[in-house]
Amino acid sequence: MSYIDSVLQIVEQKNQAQPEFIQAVNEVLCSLKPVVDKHPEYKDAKILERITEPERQLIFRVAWQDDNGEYQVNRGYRIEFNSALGPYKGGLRFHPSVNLGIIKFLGFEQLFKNSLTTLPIGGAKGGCDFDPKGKSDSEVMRFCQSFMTELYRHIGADTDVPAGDIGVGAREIGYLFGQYKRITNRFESVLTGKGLNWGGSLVRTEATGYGLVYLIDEMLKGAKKSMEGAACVVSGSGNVAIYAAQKVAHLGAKCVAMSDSGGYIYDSEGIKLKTIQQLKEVERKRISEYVKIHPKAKYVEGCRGIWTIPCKIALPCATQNELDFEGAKSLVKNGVIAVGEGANMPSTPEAVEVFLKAGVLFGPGKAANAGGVATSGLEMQQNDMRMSWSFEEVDKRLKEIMQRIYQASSSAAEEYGCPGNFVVGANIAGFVKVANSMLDHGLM
Ligand code: NDP
Ligand code: 2IT
Repeated sequence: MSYIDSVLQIVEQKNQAQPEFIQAVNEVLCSLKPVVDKHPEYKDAKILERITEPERQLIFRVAWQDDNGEYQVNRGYRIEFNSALGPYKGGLRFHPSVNLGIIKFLGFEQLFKNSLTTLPIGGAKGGCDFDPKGKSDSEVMRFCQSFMTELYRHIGADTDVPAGDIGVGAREIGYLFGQYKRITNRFESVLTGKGLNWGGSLVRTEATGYGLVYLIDEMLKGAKKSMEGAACVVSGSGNVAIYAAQKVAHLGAKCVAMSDSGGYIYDSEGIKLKTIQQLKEVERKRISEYVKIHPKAKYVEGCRGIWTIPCKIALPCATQNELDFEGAKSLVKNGVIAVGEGANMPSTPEAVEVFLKAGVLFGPGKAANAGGVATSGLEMQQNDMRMSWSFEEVDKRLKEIMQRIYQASSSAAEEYGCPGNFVVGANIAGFVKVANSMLDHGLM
């Protein structure tokens, strides 16, 4: 049995109830064959066995009181996956579906993504099975305070720096930061995505969506194609989706469909983003409300049907495994030319295969959505210097980072015999730096 297959077998045995984690490990390890063949030192040092085992896994009770005075209990997580490149770094997800396997898959992805940014950050992820939907601001605040009352022991500006993800935006980061500061008496760069008045960075809100579109734009240019005039479908309508749709419009394309977990909207004239922002960022309402304001648009129940809408560019920006074999088939049939993963692992392995076989330009999540954490890294740099850069300065740095990710992934794919395959390229480019740093640090 090959080295990679034997490690995959161990990972499967040890993590049986964690399908998303096994899927993410499979996806990375399957790209690494030419690398471990060329570098026997990785096998000798058991790098793959070590890199698939988190350095530290924290699971804790989060008890809080709702507005009716009733006690509630949730389960919190922080998986400090790997610190070879820097302090642990990665977001927090608050969603009822959160479990250990999902947080581990996200932490594992984060490690290679963070490596691709070229910034000094390790990989981590955390979260809770708490559902912020329908909760009052005071409930969210009490929950965040309870969550941080445990988490604060494990994090710090040079130890582990969480940020947002699904269900964790500016409001939650504010309450989490407030509680950290109160308990520790330290005002430090312990979270990113902070408010602009208290240490946040310009462009962090826009960064994941903008970065995604910068990367896809590079890929299109590399293939002598352009975004100009292209119809674009963006799933989700949260932080990543909204700013991906905004940047797509800046570059002359038109977003015609968006979704939430309830369904999707189609607006052939182009989605009015101001309405989406009002509904989602301000009022926290469902996307179905859009058609009440723009009656020419159409709302369809169920979010998966969004991939049947003809488009040149598809940007899945909601959640893992939202784009399956059927969705990929219908995108290809309708002439999609580029797919960029704004979400983490939104395409199933079968969908990825469909895209690669059809010669669609495919930007995998760990490269395509790295702009968010990269700008978090820039926020940390600004905090360390106790200064803040202008919007233009941060945006320029973000764009340069995305261009470097494109080049690094593209060259690695070429060097290892898979030109144009950004899945293999991003996995290899991300992996090699982490693996070499682990070798440097000795056995741990
Ligand atoms: P938000 O909470 O802002 O938005 C999430 C969006 O996805 C909402 O429209 C939500 O719909 C939808 N969604 C969530 N879960 C599901 C589900 N199970 N089925 C269908 N739709 C769902 O999160 P973000 O925009 O921050 O994150 C979106 C994706 O991007 C995630 O995969 C995240 O890991 C990834 N990502 C985020 C980064 C960031 O900086 N925020 C950076 C890199 C990646 P509804 O409101 O109905 O639940
Ligand atoms: O998945 C991700 O990269 C994020 N949710 C952002 C992490 C961060 O630390 O900014």
